[in-house]
Amino acid sequence: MLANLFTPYKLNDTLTLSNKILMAPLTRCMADDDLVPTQKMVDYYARRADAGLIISEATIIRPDGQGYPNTPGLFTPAQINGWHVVTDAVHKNGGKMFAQLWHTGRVAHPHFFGGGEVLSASAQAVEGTVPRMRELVYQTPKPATLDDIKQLVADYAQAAENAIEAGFDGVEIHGANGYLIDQFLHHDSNRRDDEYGQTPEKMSRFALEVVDAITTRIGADRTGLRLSPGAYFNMAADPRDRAVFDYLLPELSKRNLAYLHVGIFDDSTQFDYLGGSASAYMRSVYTGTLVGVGSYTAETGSAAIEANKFDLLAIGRPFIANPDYVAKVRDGGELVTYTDNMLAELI
Ligand code: FNR
Ligand code: 8K6
Repeated sequence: MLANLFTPYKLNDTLTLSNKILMAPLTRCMADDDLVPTQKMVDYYARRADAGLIISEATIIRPDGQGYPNTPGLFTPAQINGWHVVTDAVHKNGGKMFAQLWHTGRVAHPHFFGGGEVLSASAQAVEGTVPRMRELVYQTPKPATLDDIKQLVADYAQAAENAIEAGFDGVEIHGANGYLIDQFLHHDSNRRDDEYGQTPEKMSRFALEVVDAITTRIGADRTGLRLSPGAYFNMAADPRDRAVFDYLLPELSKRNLAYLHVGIFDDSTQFDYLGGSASAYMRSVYTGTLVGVGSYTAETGSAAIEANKFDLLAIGRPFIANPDYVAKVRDGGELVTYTDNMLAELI
């Protein structure tokens, strides 16, 4: 029954995964104060190298992209060198690893980067405070100017190049979960009336510019993308968003990316304006490799792949609790149940 998870999967001519279980990107807030990966992070990722592909925790492309403490970066030589130690250890254990490239946009906080402005599509703040840092109230962002947008696109492309220099096999662009790219894709956060707002084509433009700049730099075969067509985190839903993704996903289908990845915590969540789950919607409008995720077990994920709902299965929380998740699933070992207190430590 689980056998379909353990057959190789060819992403493209460059990359073949040894199995279909991916480690989902998982923010752990454990980088050092220069946002450099530590030895404990090296060991944590190396222990999980039997995943078909490890996607790194979200990694900021530049200082003003930071919204949580001690999230790693990929914009200084020390960060690039630190990640190289991680990718060497993963490769030595036979694994493959992509870096997830991140800018939190309006969910950033100047506390983390020495003050200044927070950038987003429009001046629409997200309500609340930085998790576990209740004194840090989210600010009203500055709408990115056309020059800001140019610079952001260039910085994403540079971070992708830095990722390759750091030994990653590719990058996953974080376009999901209410962060910067997603802020251009939803009406809740995008109220622009210039060439980056109002219509599906214009609202998709920033995402496509980032994709095109990165694929030009490192190749589409090494570039994945995560998207959340259904708003569920740091974002309010708007039925008009459907038309944006109806435009964007066929555009992405033309670009031969390594894969598209659903950004969701529980894939049984139904979105009325998408006509069902996020993965079912994405499957219906996107033709390339789709990575499903969101409260799956190996059993339910395997069944979903068998039913052709998606091609690859990403596993998040169970991988935090079980460094040997893949071996346990393969050999029928007993899994440790994830609990939130496990976030305190890298095992
Ligand atoms: C996440 N998730 C997440 N997603 C992402 O795109 N980048 C990230 O850095 C993180 N960080 C993160 C941290 C923690 C502690 C959790 C629990 C989740 C979402 C994650 O990749 C995944 O989509 C969900 O956890 C759902 O999958 P599971 O956990 O049900 O298998
Ligand atoms: C990348 C973010 C870093 C912080 C991650 C913390 C995640 C903890 C899990 C909280 C899950 C909240 C998800 C909300 C789901 C709403 C479902 C409708």
